[in-house]
Amino acid sequence: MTQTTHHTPDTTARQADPFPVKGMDAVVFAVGNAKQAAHYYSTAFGMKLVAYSGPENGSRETAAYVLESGSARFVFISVIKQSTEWGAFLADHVSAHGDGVVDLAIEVPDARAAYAYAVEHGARSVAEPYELKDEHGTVVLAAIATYGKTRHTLVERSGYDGPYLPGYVAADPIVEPPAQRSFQAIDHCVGNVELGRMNEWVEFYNKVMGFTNMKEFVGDDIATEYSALMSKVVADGTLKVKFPINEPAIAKKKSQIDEYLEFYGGAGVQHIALNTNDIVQTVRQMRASGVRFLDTPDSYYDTLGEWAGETRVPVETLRELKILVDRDEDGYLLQIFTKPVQDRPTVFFELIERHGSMGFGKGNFKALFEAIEREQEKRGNL
Ligand code: TYF
Ligand code: FE
Repeated sequence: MTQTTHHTPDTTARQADPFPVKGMDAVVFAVGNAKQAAHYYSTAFGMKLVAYSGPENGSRETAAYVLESGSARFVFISVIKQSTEWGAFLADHVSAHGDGVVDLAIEVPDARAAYAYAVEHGARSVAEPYELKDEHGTVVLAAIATYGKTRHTLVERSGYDGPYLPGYVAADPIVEPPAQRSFQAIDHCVGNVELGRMNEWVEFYNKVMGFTNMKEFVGDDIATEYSALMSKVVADGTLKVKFPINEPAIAKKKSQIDEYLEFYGGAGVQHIALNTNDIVQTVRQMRASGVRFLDTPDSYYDTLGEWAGETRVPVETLRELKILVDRDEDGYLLQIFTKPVQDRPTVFFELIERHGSMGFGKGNFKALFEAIEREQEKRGNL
């Protein structure tokens, strides 16, 4: 069953937090052509290029573009001429998985302490703590492995005032960013893992980061009924970092998670949800720029008023733009999902406008999963 809960901040728990986090630092993508990706996320997602690293400033192996919208930061890296293990990793990653996420970097107040805690509690080390320095200050980084080939870099940037990290230079926007920013933060980052491994990864976050389970989840009964997936959500004590984990379920139809695992070539990041204060404006802007969203049938909107009640946005606008609504005891949320943003049916994005609700749209799971299945069908993967 899916459930929702009230999330009362617990000050004593926060003080005792064994793994304090400040929030998401960046989502790092390995892509085939970072120059063009930076263009797409600028023109279609309304993000702003702020930093760059490439041959012009001494990085001969890779080119990396750092884009921001509010506190949401995406980094796109591609290989120019492989020469180290890092370049080989990135090139192999693109070859094996297509464009995808290599790093869900988390900002922490103390990277050495976070790394030590994680490794003591069973995390596999990817990089021991190291410092990067330039004229803007020092950043301490360390990295641990998570599902698939994904990692969590732990970033301590206390006082650092450069545009991203030492090694990067400030860059001018590719195009004039939209007058109103499209989104302002990363709401959650979702991982797809192999059949039967969801609980293992949930326990990984429980142990390694002291994250706790949120009460919204998709269990057995819903999975076999219509979702073909199981899902649980882990989050830090302040709910700034939220990681849902999905696994395929054996159901009537081929699971969308199996489709992902098959085309990605294993476990990895499925979607990144972005907080917006004005989902109507953002969806209009993104649609006008060519971003494709999942469709929602008119029947969804015909009955919406009966259970969703009043929202900030008139039903007719929601219907026009195919925005979904969910309501629970804490409030409501508006959300919409893009189609996959690369040729493989793998990574996609969610836009979410929250009004009290801290859920993930459980009321929309049926409509959403039916929309995804219509896309699977078109691809011949159902
Ligand atoms: O993050 C979530 O849980 C929601 C719903 O394959 C969802 O966005 C869950 C699984 C999925 C697509 C969306
Ligand atoms: Fe989501």
